[in-house]
Amino acid sequence: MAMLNFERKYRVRGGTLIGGDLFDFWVGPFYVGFFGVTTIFFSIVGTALLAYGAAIGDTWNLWRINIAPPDLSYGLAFAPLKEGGLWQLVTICALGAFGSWTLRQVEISRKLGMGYHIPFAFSFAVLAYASLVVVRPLLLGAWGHGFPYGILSHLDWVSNVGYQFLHFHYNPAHMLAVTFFFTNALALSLHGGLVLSATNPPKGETVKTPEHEDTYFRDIIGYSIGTLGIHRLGMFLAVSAAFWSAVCIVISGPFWTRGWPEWWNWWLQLPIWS
Ligand code: UQ2
Repeated sequence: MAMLNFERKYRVRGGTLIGGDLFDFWVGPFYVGFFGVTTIFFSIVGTALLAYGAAIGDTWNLWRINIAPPDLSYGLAFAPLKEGGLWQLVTICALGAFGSWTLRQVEISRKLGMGYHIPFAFSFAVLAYASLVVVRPLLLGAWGHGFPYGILSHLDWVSNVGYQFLHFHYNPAHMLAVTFFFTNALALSLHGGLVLSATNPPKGETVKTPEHEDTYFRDIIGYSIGTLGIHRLGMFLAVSAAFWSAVCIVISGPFWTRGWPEWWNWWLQLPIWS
């Protein structure tokens, strides 16, 4: 595909964080940069390690392939490759790739003179992953507390860890995270629906304006958050969902070891009842 005319206009030098002009070029539509190179490197190595783990494992059934973390007895040490060491290397590659991707977003933002909202938002997703495979295992003293890399095996892990706390839905941070995820889905469906409805008028009519969008919501609930506001709300809801997800799993074990329903006893123990 030919380069779009605005692409040429915005293909400016500079904004790099490292390496100066060395990797400051494009391949087809893609900006490369130092962090583009490191993203590709970590992604390929990590994927190859997963494929190797599958090859020495006992199934090629896509659902059942499993790259497990080391046994708890290894603590925070490096484990032999086939005893969870593979999982440790894959985790390093994953964090290397996610971190590189975030910094590539920063470089492109700088190049274009934009704010850092995109890498800021993305870093919350990276943080949520890191809280599962680094922060919580560190606090609990063993890499074996990380979750296994496999489609069914990671679901089993979530189920087992959930039941370890009797009823995970009583975890207050989990409640907040779930509420943010659902509210995010509501906000995005309202926004997507509104924009599509305004841009798809009946045949022969012109596309409707943001004033129509404001008016729609003022008519129906007496309030419009606005075209910029809906995106601020979306950012807040999405980032909060990832943040409270990270909190809810990090407090489970390191800061609360009993069943989550029991946590709510603080309410019954308030002095106002005696
Ligand atoms: C809006 C607006 C948009 C929108 C949406 C709304 C013109 C194109 C969806 C309506 C959103 C409101 C009232 C907030 C709802 C609150 C929660 C917590 C879901 O007003 O401005 O811009 O897309």
